[in-house]
Amino acid sequence: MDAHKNSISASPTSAHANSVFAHVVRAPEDPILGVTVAYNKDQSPLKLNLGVGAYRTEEGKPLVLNVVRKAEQLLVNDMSRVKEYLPIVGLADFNKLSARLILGADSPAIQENRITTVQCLSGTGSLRVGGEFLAKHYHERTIYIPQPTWGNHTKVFTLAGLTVKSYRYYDPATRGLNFQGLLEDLRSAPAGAIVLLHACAHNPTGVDPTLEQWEQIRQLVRSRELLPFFDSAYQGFASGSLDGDAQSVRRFAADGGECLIAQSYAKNMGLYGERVGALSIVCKNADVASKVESQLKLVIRPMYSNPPIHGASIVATILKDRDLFNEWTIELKEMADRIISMRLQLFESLHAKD
Ligand code: IK2
Repeated sequence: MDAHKNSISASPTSAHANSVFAHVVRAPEDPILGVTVAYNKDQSPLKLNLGVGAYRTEEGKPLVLNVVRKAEQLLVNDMSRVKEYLPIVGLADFNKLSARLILGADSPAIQENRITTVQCLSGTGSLRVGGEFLAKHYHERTIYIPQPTWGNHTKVFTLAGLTVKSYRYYDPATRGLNFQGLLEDLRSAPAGAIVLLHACAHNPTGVDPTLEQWEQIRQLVRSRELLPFFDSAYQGFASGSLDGDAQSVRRFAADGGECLIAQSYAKNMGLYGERVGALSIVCKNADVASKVESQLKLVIRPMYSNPPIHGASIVATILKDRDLFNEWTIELKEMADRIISMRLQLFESLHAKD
């Protein structure tokens, strides 16, 4: 007993000196989330966090939507609810309603049952699962991402096993879309290459193609047999309209071709930390879709087994109830309108200082 005690008390210094991890070098903070770390350390009363895109109220506080609080109350009061594991693909209602939200209730892809949707860990997890599926089962492993794009895209897709290249997107001279550059780069991409498209509210530029430009992009993508992978992290945030912000995706899903869609409820339902999202793969027919789903399960099971139940239950509760859904659209529009007006005020104040 004593010998054991001695060996424990004698060991800390030497054990520490000989750590098997002694060679590990300190990694830099994440360029986006690291800003929040620095922000939290900063004592200045004037500080503003311009890193991660999280909505703030007029008082600078995080917002939990009323409709989310209502849905949570309903869930808490429902004594029939249990905490069992979800299936690998997540909550069935959530998946069905998420596909309907992004594609529209009258989507031919949904009616023809040629879509598979799996619940994932928010937008990031949906991109990662989609990326790993493509690296395993798709013949062209190169993905083209816009230049610039959300900082995590390159890492997510590289670690998923894809080769990342970029296409021109933003033109600093016009502070708008470099549409010719975009078309040229996609035209010269190898046939079959995957193309990451921000469905709306392009991060970080805020510049989106017009509907006419989307149509040209769609025609080019289809004629070159490129595979579109939509990242929809801001549905409803760009224009205040859920349907309006889904137009880009709906065009592609309706033309009979295939595409992937990563959806996030972090911003539009304010469910950032609940990590709720969905990956949909629109396929040529129902048989392919069901085989694709069986392989998505093989990607997910060893990664995190199955997704968490709470956030998806909140979303499903809101999406399936007409009153709650309407309430959500009103709160969402209020957020979007406030963002638009804050940007305008910032622009005008900067202009006035010129
Ligand atoms: N895709 C884009 C274009 C995004 O902007 C985001 C969210 N970015 O902000 C949060 C962050 O930097 O981590 C995502 C995907 C992923 O969002 P989430 O995984 O939070 O749904």
